[in-house]
Amino acid sequence: MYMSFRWFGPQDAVPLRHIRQIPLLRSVVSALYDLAPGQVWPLERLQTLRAQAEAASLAWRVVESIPVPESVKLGAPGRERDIGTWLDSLRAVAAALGPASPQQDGADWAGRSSPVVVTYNFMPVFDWTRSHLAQPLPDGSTCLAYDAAAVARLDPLAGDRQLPGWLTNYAPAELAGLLEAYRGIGQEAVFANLVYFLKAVCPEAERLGLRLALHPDDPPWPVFGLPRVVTGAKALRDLFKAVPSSANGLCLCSGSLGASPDNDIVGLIREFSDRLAFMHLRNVKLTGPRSFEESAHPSSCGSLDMAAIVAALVDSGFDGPARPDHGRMIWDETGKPGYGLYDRALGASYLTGLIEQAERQRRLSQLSPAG
Ligand code: DNO
Repeated sequence: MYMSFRWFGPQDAVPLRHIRQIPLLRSVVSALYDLAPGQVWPLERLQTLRAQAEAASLAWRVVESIPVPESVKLGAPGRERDIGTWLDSLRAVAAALGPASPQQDGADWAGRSSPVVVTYNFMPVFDWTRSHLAQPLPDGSTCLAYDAAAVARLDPLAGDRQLPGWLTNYAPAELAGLLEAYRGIGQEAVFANLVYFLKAVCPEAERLGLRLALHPDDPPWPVFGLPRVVTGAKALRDLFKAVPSSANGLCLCSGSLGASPDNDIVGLIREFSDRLAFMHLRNVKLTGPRSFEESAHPSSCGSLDMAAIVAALVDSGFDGPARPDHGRMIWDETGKPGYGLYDRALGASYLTGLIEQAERQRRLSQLSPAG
């Protein structure tokens, strides 16, 4: 496993040279964030972004994300065209980011020897959803939080909320139309559309030597009456059974799935170890039914046992990318909620410590299996 760090491109308030100074950080996770879902990614822009990362001595091996247009999730007219443009972007990514290079000796923290990963999600209309972007914590920091009662009072059509994860600013009438369309089709249809999408794109991803990484729904339950389908073990089991392609991988986000006490992250890692393409490693503190705060990364700050999660990944032989996920805002930093430098850097350092320890433990137990 190697640690990476999300970078939102040259517009990001966090510069590459700061990312490079985080111990062991040798790679970034990025995308062309200004392009709307359905637009084809130009090869030259990807090459430029890669060159910018490499000029700062950072590799770029993980795309997060190529957004999936709503027509595909709805199974609406325009779906074939939109799958076609998604595949065009996928081919541009393969051309710009290139095939894996030969296996290096020892740990490869730049991910040169693992396949290029392309993340995507299948959440209708909205990506990750929170009720609070700057919830004060007792130590004076702020964090992202989700409170079921507060979300129930939110009206997405009132236009009073634009989360950093929501890529598209819909006009009210367009948004109302989309919400209506999803309410009309329900959960099974969205799941069937996901299977349809994967059957269409996996053969090409395989041919290109890429791994797709499906990000689970965040949070893993319906929001604003919209169906959400990637919520736990059963959905994942059904999905991998329906589309067994080796390119059909998972971006296991501990904080997204871990927001529901029904999901056992260590169990998911063990069960889906051959599907893990990318890990989002963050803690979450459950504060009530369907309510949580995004705590600092260490285990004792939240509800997840991060040491057990990392140990399970190392034990299962996971050798792909992982990244710290949302951080709190600390030390008076301002910026994109969840994506400041400081707390994510603390998270990365904590996680690399857990990896070091888990790898040592594994080597020792391999030397003396009985002990
Ligand atoms: C939140 C992220 C998500 C993720 C997408 C993947 O910070 O984890 O926005 O990038 O859902 O497609």
